[in-house]
Amino acid sequence: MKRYILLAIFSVFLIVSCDKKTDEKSPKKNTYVADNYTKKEVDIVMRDGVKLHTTIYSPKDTSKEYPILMQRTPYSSRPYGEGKMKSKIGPNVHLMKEGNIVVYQDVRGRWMSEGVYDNMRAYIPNKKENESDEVSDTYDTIDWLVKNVENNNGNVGTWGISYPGHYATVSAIDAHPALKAASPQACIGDFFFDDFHHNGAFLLSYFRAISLFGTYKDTPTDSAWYSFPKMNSKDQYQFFLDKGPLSNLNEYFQYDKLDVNATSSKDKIDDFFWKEIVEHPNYDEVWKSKGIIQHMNKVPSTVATMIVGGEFDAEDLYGPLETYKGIEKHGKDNYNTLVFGPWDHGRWASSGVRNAVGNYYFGDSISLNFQKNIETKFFNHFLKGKGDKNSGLPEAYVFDSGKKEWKSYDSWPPKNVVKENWFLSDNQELIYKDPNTKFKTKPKKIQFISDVKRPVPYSEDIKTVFTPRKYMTDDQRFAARRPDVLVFETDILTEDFTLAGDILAKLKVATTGSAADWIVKVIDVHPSDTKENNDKLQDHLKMSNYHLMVRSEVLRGRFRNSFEKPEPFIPNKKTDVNIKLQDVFHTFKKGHKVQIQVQSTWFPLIDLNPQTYVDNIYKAKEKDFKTQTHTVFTDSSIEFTVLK
Ligand code: PG9
Repeated sequence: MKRYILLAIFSVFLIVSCDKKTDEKSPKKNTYVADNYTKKEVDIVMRDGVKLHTTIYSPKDTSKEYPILMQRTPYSSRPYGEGKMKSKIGPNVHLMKEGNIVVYQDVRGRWMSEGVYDNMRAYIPNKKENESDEVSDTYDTIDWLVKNVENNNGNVGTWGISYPGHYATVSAIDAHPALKAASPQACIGDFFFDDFHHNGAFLLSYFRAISLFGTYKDTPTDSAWYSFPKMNSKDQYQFFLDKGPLSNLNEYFQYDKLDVNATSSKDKIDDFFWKEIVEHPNYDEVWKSKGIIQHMNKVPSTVATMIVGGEFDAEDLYGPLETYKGIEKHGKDNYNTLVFGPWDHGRWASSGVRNAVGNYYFGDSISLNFQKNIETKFFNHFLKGKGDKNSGLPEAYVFDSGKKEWKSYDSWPPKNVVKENWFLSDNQELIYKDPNTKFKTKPKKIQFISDVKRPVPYSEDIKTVFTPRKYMTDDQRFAARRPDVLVFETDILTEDFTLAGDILAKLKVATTGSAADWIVKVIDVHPSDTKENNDKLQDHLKMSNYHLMVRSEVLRGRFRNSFEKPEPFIPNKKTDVNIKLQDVFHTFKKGHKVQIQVQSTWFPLIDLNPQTYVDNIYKAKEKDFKTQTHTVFTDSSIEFTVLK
């Protein structure tokens, strides 16, 4: 089991940093880095005296100067030690082979760096003398590098995927003058909307990742100081159903078992991240202060930014979209671009030829072409080239996941879009209604029983995951055929129907209880005689009538009016619940159908809502969990952003 966990962890890092899977078998160990680069490890002293461990790869060819490409990471800059080299360095193999100085740094409190870690450490706008945060750590690091690394050309670029992507965003805030380009990719924007929470619901499926980020350490180490909770099961659904209330997970994180007499700091502290999650169920100052999107006005126009996101990224979808939109909003003079492609988390860094997300195939060489023609061009233009706004790259390079083709736009969303409201009707239809439609008949009620003992699975797969990914394109027929999943679909489309932007579900609901989660999924129903094929489809599936999930989102109903101030439902009272679903770019082709699914559980992707109101669900008791009857009214609608 431990080997499995470590493999799962490595799959997160390897895709995130530099995917090693290749379609071609690489018979010999890749020695390109060792043959062409030297490596040096230094401890750079920050303004408050803390030393950050930094690994510098420099081209052996010292006949010219090079930019510095830097990644700051919580996932280790290993391998450590003289002569031990990474097999690949930099954002992609082209930039590695062209020659760049490539720097990796363990962020404060992680691995070989000093200090104590804080997840999404809050930015301090007006720092006192020697006060530090990740912005100042980045500034101090860049300052040291450009002054001390031989053969650098004075230009620095940052990049990273996921948490390293977050630190790339951070690098652009109050940026050092040498920073000319930043590419935050799948960048975490806010842990209340990325990764661990979605609109207030807890991602129970992230259970294993808690200890990766919450195990205390206060001294540098070159080996993992955390361990992963042992799940004595490969059936995640049953494991968590049997576990019951979230408070039964405390045992895995030493919560409430603070041993104040412990000698080692590690035993003294329970999992500080689990404590943070449990004790801050609402969007309070702890989470708000850590959100980085609010500071996008601090990205100067001296830094060119290319934000990269995966349309089917289960972990960080909010972050890249909001980072791009935040810089667009504030930085009228900024060079700020978006690449949004058919990828799951970090897959654009893959060296694999075949591009698919789970069961759904999108094409070949999509990631390879991005690396060669977009990412390499971006960094070379701003770090080695003219560095002006004429990069030759589009403002928005977005993949139509329905037509399976790239499009370039001069804005995102495109200018030629309109909002259309499609209503959920009682005979399972999804009907477009002109906004001026007046309801002639009284809205009807559609009811279902939300059984806390038999929640709707988020996936058909019997497995345990480190973080969930594949479900983002999974076939949703298994859900459509459950009585507690409401289904609404259009007739067979007589022409293409393209969505290009966000989606707003405007539900009118009621419940016999006083609390409920609401989940909405947007699904592309393929024709039964579809020509699409996929030789790697799971055995129990067929592309015929495939229900491709294009987008999905949950809202914990208590937060329907405010993420800061939760409210119970009044039993049986018709109530508005609006759920924003993140941007898509998808053509529902002629012959397909658009389907909407509405449900109230999504297990164990997210934790179970007790469906009776309690102040803090992380402290709910078994008795609080009650099966309820929920109602959706037919004046509920879905507002699509439609490309005209
Ligand atoms: N954002 C990704 C993640 C964060 C926390 C837990 C698991 C995954 C990432 O950094 O890969």
